[in-house]
Order: sequence, then structure tokens, then C-alpha cells
Amino acid sequence: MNWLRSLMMPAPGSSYASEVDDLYMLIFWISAFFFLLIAGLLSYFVWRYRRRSADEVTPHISHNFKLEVVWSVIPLIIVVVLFFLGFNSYMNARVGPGEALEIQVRGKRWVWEFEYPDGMRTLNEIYIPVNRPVRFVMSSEDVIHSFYVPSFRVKMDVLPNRYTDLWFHPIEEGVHTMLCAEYCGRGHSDMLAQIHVVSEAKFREWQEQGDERMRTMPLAELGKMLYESRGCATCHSIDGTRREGPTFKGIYGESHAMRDGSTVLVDENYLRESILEPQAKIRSGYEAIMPTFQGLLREREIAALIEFIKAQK
Ligand code: HEC
Ligand SMILES: [Cu+2]
Repeated sequence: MNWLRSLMMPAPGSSYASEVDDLYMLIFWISAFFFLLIAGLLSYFVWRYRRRSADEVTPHISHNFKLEVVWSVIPLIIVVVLFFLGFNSYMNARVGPGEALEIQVRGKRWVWEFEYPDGMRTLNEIYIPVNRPVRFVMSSEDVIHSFYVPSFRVKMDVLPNRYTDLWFHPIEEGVHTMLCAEYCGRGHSDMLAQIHVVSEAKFREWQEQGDERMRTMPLAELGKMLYESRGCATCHSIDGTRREGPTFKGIYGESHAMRDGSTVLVDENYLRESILEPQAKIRSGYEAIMPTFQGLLREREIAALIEFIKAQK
């Protein structure tokens, strides 16, 4: 019945995913059984006890003790068994092993930011090693978001002023999509992130190469990569269309009106300030929703983004 499972859920990607699926399928089959039993009996009784003549009177039956015990006790046993199975797999999914790679997750409108124990930060994309439990410690900078990875069968609210956590044990290499499952505003559907589950060796390589690659890549190319991987692209287009934020097309050298009535020439200093302190000058006609990238970008990465924006003519 694997085809039936795959219709309902993406392929399991974590150690407890198939446990969740087993229970789900058990409930599905119990429901299917009772649906057929009840609908079948209903149809049969409609036919069996149909009215035969105009003055027919049905016998008065007030109760049937045996029948009532049967239809109370059997469902009771079923739900108690389901409760224990469910409680058991819930505890397996909630209580993680002590030895886990801990990653901080911050949800904010409308990006996911991840921070590794060594200080490496990424936006909307993470790499984790296969066969090692990972624990996410999550919080929100603004509204309630919800961290949802369908193929891992985990979902947890991400709240402001409070940490929530979840863990999973990826069992196979591959790419998984995680998304925000709590409507959090206009850019809600942009809160998509990729979870790359890779081998231990590839993971280490990625951790080191992150830096190596950044050091050697030409500025404009690095800028393009950051534009896509750091989430700028979700709010800023390069083809002139308006998103949450203004397009980057042709802005370098323009004069822009700010919300407070002043006019600013878009030069390198303004671009830099816009990235590090987006709240300092708010462009008129836009909301002050851009997250700060202070501390998130290395000096060379800031230069690369500025270079990239200047190149959008
Ligand atoms: C959540 C949406 C969002 C993200 C992500 C975002 N921005 Fe913005 N950005 C905005 C908005 C909205 C404005 C306009 C309001 C303001 O000035 O703060 C803006 C303004 C700017 C401006 C000034 C543009 C102008 O025409 O005056 C620059 C430059 C900029 N962003 C660069 C970036 C870069 C580079 C990144 C990625 C590292 C980025 N932004 C990520 C929403 C975003
Ligand atoms: Cu969200």
C-alpha cells in the first residue's frame, strides 16, 4: 500500500517519519472500516426495514443492553490503543537525544535565518549532515511563524519572546523543503527554505568552503549569489517589478524621495546604509520591513552586493 501513503505524504525523511505514517495509516484503515460498516448497515437497514403498508406501526424498543455495551466498549478500546500509540510516537518525536547539532532559527517577516554553533549564518538555506540528530532552537523577531518540514513530519510554532525547539534525525541525503505554516502577512509564501541533507564529509567541506568560495569569487558574481541566497530576491526584483521592496533595476545614481520628505542620491554610501541600517532612511511608498543585515554579512559580501546593485542598469 505504499502508493496510498505516497499520495498522502511526501517520502519520509526523518527517523520518526515512518512511525507517524504507520499510525496515520492505522487510523485511516480503522476509519475506512467503520465507514464501510456503518454506510453498509445503514443502506441494508433502509431496505430491510422499509415501510411496507400505510398503517404499519414499528414495535417500541427502548434499549438493548448487549448492543450498547458492544458499541461503547469496542470504540473505547480502539481510542485507548490509538492514544498510547500516538503518545508514544509523540514522545519519540519531542524528546531528542542529548547529542545533537544545535542550530538557532529565527523567523522574521519574511525570511528564515539560521545560525550554526560556529557562528556561520545563512538565510533560507541550511546544510545538515546525514545520520546525526539536529536540534533547532527557534524564536521569532516579530509575529508568530510556524516551522514546518513535511517530509520530516515536524511542525512547531515559532514565537516572539520565547524559544521553542524541535529535533530530527535525517536518515537519507537529499533536499527538503521547509515552509512557514502560520499566515504571517503579505510575504508569508516567500518563507520557503531548503534543507540540504548531505554526507558528513560534504558538510565539513561546505562549512569550510563557504569562506573559501567567498574569498575568491569575483565581486559581481558573489553579489548575485548573495542576492539569491540571502533573501534579497524575495523582496527586490532586478527586472523593474515592484515586490515588498523597490526593484534594484537602474537605482544606482537615481535620486529617491524618502518618507520624511528628504531626497537621497543612491550612491555606495546610501546602498551600504540601506543594507546595514534599513530603518535609517525609509523610501517613500514602502514599508519599513526590511531586516537589518548588520553582522550577517562580511565586509567583502557587502561590497559584492553593492557592486551587484550598481550593475543592474
Ligand atoms: C523582507 C523584505 C526585504 C528583504 C529580505 C530585503 N529588503 Fe531591501 N528593502 C525592503 C524594503 C521594503 C525597502 C524600502 C523601504 C526602506 O527603505 O527600508 C528596501 C530598501 C532597500 C534598499 C534601498 C532601495 C532604494 O531604492 O532606495 C536597498 C539598497 C536594499 N533594500 C538592499 C537590500 C539587500 C542588498 C538585501 C539582501 C541582502 C535586501 N535589501 C533584503 C525590503 C527587503
Ligand atoms: Cu511566517
